[in-house]
Amino acid sequence: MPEEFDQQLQIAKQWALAARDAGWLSESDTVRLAKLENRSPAGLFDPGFHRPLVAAFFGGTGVGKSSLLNRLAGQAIAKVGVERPTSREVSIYLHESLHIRQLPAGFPVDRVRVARHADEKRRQVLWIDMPDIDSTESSNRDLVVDWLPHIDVLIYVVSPERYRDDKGWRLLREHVREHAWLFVMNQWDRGQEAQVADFVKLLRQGGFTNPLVFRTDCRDEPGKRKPDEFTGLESAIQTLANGHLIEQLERRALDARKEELQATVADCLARLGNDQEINGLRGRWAEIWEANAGELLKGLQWPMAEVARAFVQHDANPLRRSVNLERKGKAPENHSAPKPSLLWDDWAQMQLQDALDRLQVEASDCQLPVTPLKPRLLTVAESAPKLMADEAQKGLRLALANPGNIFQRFLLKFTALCSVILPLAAMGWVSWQAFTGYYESALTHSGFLGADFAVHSVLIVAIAWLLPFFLNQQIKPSHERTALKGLRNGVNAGLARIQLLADESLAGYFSELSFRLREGRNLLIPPTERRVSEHGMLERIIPGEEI
Ligand SMILES: Nc1nc2c(ncn2[C@@H]2O[C@H](COP(=O)(O)OP(=O)(O)OP(=O)(O)O)[C@@H](O)[C@H]2O)c(=O)[nH]1
Ligand SMILES: [Mg+2]
Repeated sequence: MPEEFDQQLQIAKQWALAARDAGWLSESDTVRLAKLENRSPAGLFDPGFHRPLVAAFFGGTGVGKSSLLNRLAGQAIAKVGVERPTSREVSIYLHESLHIRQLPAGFPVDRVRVARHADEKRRQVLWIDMPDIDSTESSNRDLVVDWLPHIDVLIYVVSPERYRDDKGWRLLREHVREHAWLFVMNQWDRGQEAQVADFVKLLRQGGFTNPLVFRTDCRDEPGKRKPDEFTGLESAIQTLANGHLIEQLERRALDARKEELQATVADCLARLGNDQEINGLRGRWAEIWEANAGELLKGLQWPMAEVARAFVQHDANPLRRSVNLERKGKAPENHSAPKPSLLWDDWAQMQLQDALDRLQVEASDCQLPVTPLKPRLLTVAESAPKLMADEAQKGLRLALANPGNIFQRFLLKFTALCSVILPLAAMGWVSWQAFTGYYESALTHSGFLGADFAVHSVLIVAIAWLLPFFLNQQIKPSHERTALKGLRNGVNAGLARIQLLADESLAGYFSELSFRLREGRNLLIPPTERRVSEHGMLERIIPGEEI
């Protein structure tokens, strides 16, 4: 079971770190998961070893933790003193047959004292005296935090004067459900029942409905000690050391860790968003683009006319020139920034950028991660001028190669043909008339063709040529109009390509997001039924929900 949890924890951490590295989660989103422990009290001993219960004294400085351990051992194992804080190390008190397999990772060995005993009755408990958790010595606090996951029973020691201090209490409460808790009000010689009652009230607010609180007096001279509940404390620990209860405590701690893992993964998933939000953003993008494309088309009418005019004025290739050249006299501010063109000018680029920015804002409003979306949208913005220039160029070329529509092109060809055939036919007819007139006048010795004939013939030939020529000229579309039409087609195609690129970028973003969500959801395991304890004592030492 713990191995299975180790594995789950590793997979969850890898998932979260990969998502963080790719910008889907922030550093702070993964902190809670990164902090999750797979260490346990059993980890201190060899696997399968019939291990003792690990009980440790925690509390503020000077409350008497070391004195409690020394009283228990019947000898000065831990340093007791007036200097604050006194203990800067961890004192361990254990049976001589027990061996700690490994100390917490990176634990400074010079900060641990070990004292052994040969008392068989106490074989099943490993006692630890911790440094204080509220002093200015931050290394003391770190030491306590390092050891926390290895503790089964946390004995929280307070004094009558300082039981309301919540500095250390807050630190321990982060791990509240992973341990069993006993409470000691030491220095009972100075304490009063009202203080214990008040302390119990505080503990109730912390989720302990019926906490076990022991009053102890651990002054150096046993003869002067006030009657207290020290033996009650020791026997409570002995009861818990029974193998069956250790097992239950372990299971509880493991369940608490699992629940914490589920909660942290669920937190990360919430940061990534959900399917509803993804669909919402998809819909919003369609709306944004529709409005944006309409605006762009309207705004590009004038640049299109300008480009068409420049083209007709033999300004060889106004599209390329304007796309490829830097504006004279201005150093490029940013090499990756798209360069403005006569057609796709600064205004158009800004218009597109606005739409992409709006999409980002919508994504952030939908609680979707924006960082991985940014580079994708940047590519769209950077590619837009080139896409537009390519499509406009293509539209221009196609339109100029085939000016007008099919009907216009048929009429053009027809009138061009007529302007050749009709004058030829007219000239043939005139020649025939001249020939037959000449032949007949030679036979009849009458007068030759007159001036009227000559005038009419010239007129007929001129009209036969002029009429189709004139019509042809009238039908022929102007270069400027053709260029404008080509540009219009090109701009429409350019906008369609920009939209396609943006859609593809968004689809890529969504598909990666869905993949990460799927992976994260696979880490969520349905919660196991909370086990009902068979031992009434466990209900008193393990907290419920905080009030
Ligand atoms: N009056 C009274 N004094 C006590 C009692 N228990 C301990 N002391 C004294 O309180 C002082 C602090 O005791 P320690 O056991 O060193 O306290 P600690 O909690 O280990 O302190 P740090 O190691 O600094 O965290 C010592 O001078 C003890 O003699 C008690 O029950 N009553
Ligand atoms: Mg101490």
